[in-house]
Amino acid sequence: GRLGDGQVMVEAFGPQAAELFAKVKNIQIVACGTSFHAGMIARYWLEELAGIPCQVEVASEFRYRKVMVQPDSLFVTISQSGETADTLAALRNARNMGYLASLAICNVAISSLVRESDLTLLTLAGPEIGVASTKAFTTQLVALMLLTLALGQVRGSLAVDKERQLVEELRRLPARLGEALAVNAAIEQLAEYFADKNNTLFLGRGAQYPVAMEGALKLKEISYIHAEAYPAGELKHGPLALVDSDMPVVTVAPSNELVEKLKSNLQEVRARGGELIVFADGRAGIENGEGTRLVNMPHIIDALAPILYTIPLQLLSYHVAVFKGTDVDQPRNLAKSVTV
Ligand code: F1P
Repeated sequence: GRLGDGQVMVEAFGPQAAELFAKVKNIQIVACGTSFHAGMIARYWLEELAGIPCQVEVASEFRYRKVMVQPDSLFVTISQSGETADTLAALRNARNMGYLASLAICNVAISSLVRESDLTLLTLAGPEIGVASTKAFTTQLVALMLLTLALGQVRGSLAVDKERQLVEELRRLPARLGEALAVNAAIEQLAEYFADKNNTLFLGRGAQYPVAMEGALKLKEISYIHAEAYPAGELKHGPLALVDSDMPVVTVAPSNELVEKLKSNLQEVRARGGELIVFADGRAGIENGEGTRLVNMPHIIDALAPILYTIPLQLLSYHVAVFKGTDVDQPRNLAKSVTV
C-alpha cells in the first residue's frame, strides 16, 4: 500500500528520512557476498535513475582501508542476517568517519545491524532456510529500488512520469516473477548438461553484470562448479582464452540498448566453439540453435530486469546441485552467518 504514496514511501525508511534524504549527495554501499551483488545492481539504479553518485565495496576490504569519504554521504549496509562480522565492523568504523547517517537493509529485525543503524528498511523475506541467500536477494533488490525512488523523489532528481512508471511496474513485479518461474521445467532439463562440467562463465552487461556475478556465486556455493562472471565486453581482454566446448557460457540478455553489443560478444564465444546458455526475452532477437540453448523470459522494463533475471540463475544452480546430489541447503565449508 505504500508504493507510490509519495511521502509515505520515504517515511518507510524512518521518521527522519525525508529531512535526511534531502541532504544526501552520495551513497556508500557496503556488504558481503550475495548482499554485495545487490549493492552492485543498486549502483546502476542510484546513478541512472536518482542521479546520485554511488560507491559499492565488500565489507571485508572497506573495513581495513583508509576511505576518502565524499561529502554528504549516506552509509548503506545490506545484509540478510544482520550479523555478518565484516559488515558490522564496517558500520562501526563508519560511525567516526563523517557520514550523514547509516541505513541498514536487512532481513532480520532483531539483529546487531538493525540495532546499530540510524535508519532501517526490513526486507521481511522470511527466514532463509538454506545457507545460500536467494529470496533475501530479490527482496534486497526491491528495497534498493524503493531507496532509489525515495531519494529521487525527495531530491527531485527523478522525473514524475518515470517514477510513476517504475511504481506501476513494481506493482506488476509479483506477476512477472510468477511468469519467470514458469521457465523452471526448461532449466531442470539443462541441469544434466552441467553435471560433468568443471567450469562455467557467466556474462552480462550493465546492471546484468552483477546479476551474472550472483549467478556464478550461486553455482559455486551449491553445486561446487567453478564459475566466474565477467562483463561481456571484458571477454576479449583475457577470458576468451578459456573458451572451448567444455566451457558453458551462461548469459543474461534482456532486450535493452546493450543487447546488440552483447550479441556480438556471444558470436565471439560461438566462433571459438563455446556453448551458450542464454536467458532472453523475445525482443532480444536471440535464436535457439546449434551451440545456443535459449531460455525464453517474459519482457520487463529494463530497470527491473535484474530482479527478474536473477530467478532463472538461482533455479539453474538449484537444479544442477540436485542433479549432482550436493546438499543445496547446507553446502560444505559455508556458514549461514559469517560472524567471525
Ligand atoms: C553474506 C553472505 C551471504 C551468503 C552466505 C554467507 O551474508 O555472504 O550472501 O549467502 O550466507 O554470507 P549476509 O550479510 O547477507 O547475512
